[in-house]
Amino acid sequence: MTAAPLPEHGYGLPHDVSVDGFRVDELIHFTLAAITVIFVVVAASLIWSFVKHRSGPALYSHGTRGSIGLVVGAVALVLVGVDGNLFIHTLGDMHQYFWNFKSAEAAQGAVLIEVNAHQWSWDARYPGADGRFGTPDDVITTDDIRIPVGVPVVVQLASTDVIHSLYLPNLRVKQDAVPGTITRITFQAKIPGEYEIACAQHCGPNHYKMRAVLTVLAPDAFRNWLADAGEDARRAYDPEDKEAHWGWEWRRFEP
Ligand SMILES: [Cu+2]
Repeated sequence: MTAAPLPEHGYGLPHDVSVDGFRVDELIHFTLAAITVIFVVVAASLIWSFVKHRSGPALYSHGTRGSIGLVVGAVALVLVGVDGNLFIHTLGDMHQYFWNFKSAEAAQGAVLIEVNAHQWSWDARYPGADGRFGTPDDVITTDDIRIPVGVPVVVQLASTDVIHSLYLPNLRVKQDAVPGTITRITFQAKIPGEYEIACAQHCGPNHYKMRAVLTVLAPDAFRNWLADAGEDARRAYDPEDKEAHWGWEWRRFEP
């Protein structure tokens, strides 16, 4: 098992190594800019009114036409200009990129992985040379997910006990693993390296142990690793070991 990736240095968001992560970062930065502007405006008007009305008693009223109009206008501006903007861009990004499983699965060389989350680790399953899940050449790993750079990866997620959440901070994606159903997630890495996998749902006392490693490999290195691991898997296959046969038939995406 590989060592855990080193923590990142400096400030700000984790280093983005994904093709579409910048879309998330843009929304975060826009939100940060908007709340900074709103904070400055609110703080300045508070200070202004403190200074202007520093002498004399406080007066309460239900507002004048002008002041009510100002408040309603400001609220509308924030709702439309900030929340509306975030809402529209989020919907578009989800539809076109983050939830576009159809084109991710259809892409040349796309890698499909099944992940079984349980207290306290992530079991990953690759279909092996035959391209089918649940067969003797399936490659199974624990807390060690390897993917190639430059192609879409689609993960189908299950949980056998409680709700977990597969979180890949460097790829700006996160998805719950929910008992009784299969969820999915897609992403594409653009920079090889070792990155952190975390569980983003507090799933019990040893939740912190669900820290694992995502290794992004060059395409050749990934192919070689998968071929070798497939050979080992075939040799180690035990038809009697029911616990090892948790794979399921891949659920093709139907919109
Ligand atoms: Cu967990």
